[in-house]
Amino acid sequence: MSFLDQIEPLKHAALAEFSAAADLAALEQAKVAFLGGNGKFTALLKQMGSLSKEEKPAAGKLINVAKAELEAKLAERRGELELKAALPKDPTDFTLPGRRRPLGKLHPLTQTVEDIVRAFRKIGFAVADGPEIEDEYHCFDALNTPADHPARDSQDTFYLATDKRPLLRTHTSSVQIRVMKSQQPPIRIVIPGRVFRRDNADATHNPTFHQIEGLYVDKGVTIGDLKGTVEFVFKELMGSDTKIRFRPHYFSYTEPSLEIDFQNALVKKMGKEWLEIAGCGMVHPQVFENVGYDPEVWSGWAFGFGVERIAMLRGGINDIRLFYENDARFLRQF
Ligand code: 2NL
Repeated sequence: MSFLDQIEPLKHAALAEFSAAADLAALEQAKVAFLGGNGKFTALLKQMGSLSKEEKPAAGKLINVAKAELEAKLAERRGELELKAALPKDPTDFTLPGRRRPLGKLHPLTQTVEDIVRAFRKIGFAVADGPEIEDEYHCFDALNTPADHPARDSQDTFYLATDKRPLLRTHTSSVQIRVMKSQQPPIRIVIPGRVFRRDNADATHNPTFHQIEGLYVDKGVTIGDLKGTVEFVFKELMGSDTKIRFRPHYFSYTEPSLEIDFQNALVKKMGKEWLEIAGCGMVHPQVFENVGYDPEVWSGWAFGFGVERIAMLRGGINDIRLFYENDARFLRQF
């Protein structure tokens, strides 16, 4: 084979080997095999000396072009393989969900409210809310609370002025009055919210705390529905070993009225048989009259309880004031 005819096949052989090199070491070997001191391409170069004067220029030109092409291919393949070597063996899967570092938590009272609301949502209750600054009508009159009732005393209730008597609501029942005045039954609502009473702070009292009240109004609602619902909710909140007991009581806005006690392993551990946890009753016909519902057509029940008390029982907390101090060492435990 003539000298010139050898250049192209050798070049193609070299290019093929460079392309096939799987890593940088293999590429280096291929380079030595063709362009090294004893390489095949170098051997061809060495043969140049035996060419005639006429053949030399064309051969030199061709061989230089081929060599340049080989050098370019080497550089390109080296780049590719260097990039490949730099990539991790197990490539990152960017479709995986990110790892999260929790930035904060909900306040234990908020967590408790959410748990209570979740239990009621399961059985079809909706959340309602209303103003913390109320008037005597929505907070007391509409709830059948007589003008001389001690709860209305300025010793017990925060009045904001003496003329129109705006006040800070003492319970969230005022929201239920507003809801009933704005819509017809059926009604199935829970109202979590902040309430205010003129108590001096101690381990179990604070001038502001949180309540959850519920209201269910429809045709043919019975005290059996009330008992079943209360039992379901407290079992959800305090565990399936929870037992419920009802005792007769008096509220001006319900008739009959009942107090609710509960019992579970936790209560027993505290050395007690029963703990008072909530109040409830069948909505008083006068309250229905006040909001424009016919008490001969509709019946319903309501209940109310303190969120702090539930949170304290669940978290083994013995001082209500801890909830309002915003001490991170306390809050981080929940
Ligand atoms: C308790 C007792 C209770 C209610 C709240 C209520 C609301 C309306 C009508 C009738 Cl609009 N009742 N609410 C009823 C019974 C008890 O709360 O011990 N709370 C801390």
